[in-house]
Amino acid sequence: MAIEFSIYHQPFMLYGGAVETSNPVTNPGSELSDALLYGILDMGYIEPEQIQEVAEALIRGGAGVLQLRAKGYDCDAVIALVRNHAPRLVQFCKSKAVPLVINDYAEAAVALGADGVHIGQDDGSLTEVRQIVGDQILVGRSTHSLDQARAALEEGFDYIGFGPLFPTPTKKGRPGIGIEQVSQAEKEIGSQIPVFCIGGIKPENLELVLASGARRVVIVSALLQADDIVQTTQNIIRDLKAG
Ligand code: TZP
Ligand code: MG
Repeated sequence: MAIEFSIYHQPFMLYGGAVETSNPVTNPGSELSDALLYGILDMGYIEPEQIQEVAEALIRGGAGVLQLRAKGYDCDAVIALVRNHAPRLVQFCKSKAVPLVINDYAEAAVALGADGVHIGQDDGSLTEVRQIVGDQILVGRSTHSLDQARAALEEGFDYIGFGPLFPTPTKKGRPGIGIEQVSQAEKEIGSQIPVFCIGGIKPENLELVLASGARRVVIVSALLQADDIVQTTQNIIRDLKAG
């Protein structure tokens, strides 16, 4: 089955392959194209027991994509984390039409029946990942420059993260790339696939990030550390929609 959507200037095909997953998402591409806010269930900030409730809060607030990010976990540990502590997560996200993306491990995404996998610059090619996950789920790439963003588009990734815009304790040791290239990235790449700006974005600087040309953002610590995750997420969504 091939699914076409044409929200961008050029209609493009996301899913054309014959690979069947046990639990395919109806149309993750169009859900992704609607997403303004990408939330991350980052195990550096939450306990395993909180995964489900935090996911529900982020989705209730309006997050359009969720990622599970568990640095320091190997692939089997990520699978066990979900199975043991958030066994309803995958199905819940599907029921809300919010793609659930697994960071780093294509095999874990397949084993869990997740809707996508996210990989970094050093995690191999799209072709290699597609050999594991097939054509039915999303594959995203982290990019840290305009050239990397262009390369990810060219390679065929479904979306990119672009940043970190600002240095952030969530991704230690990586310098901020600033906001100067955001509008060009949004113009060139964001007209073709979703570009999610990431890194150090908070309610306090969201206006600046939007003024630089961003349309979609990933926010991790400012949401996971908020006193009221639902309300904070809703406020960010309101600002993104007004963007
Ligand atoms: N990749 C680039 S920056 C980042 C990742 C995973 C972390 C962003 O987290 P925060 O807390 O929103 O700065
Ligand atoms: Mg990675």
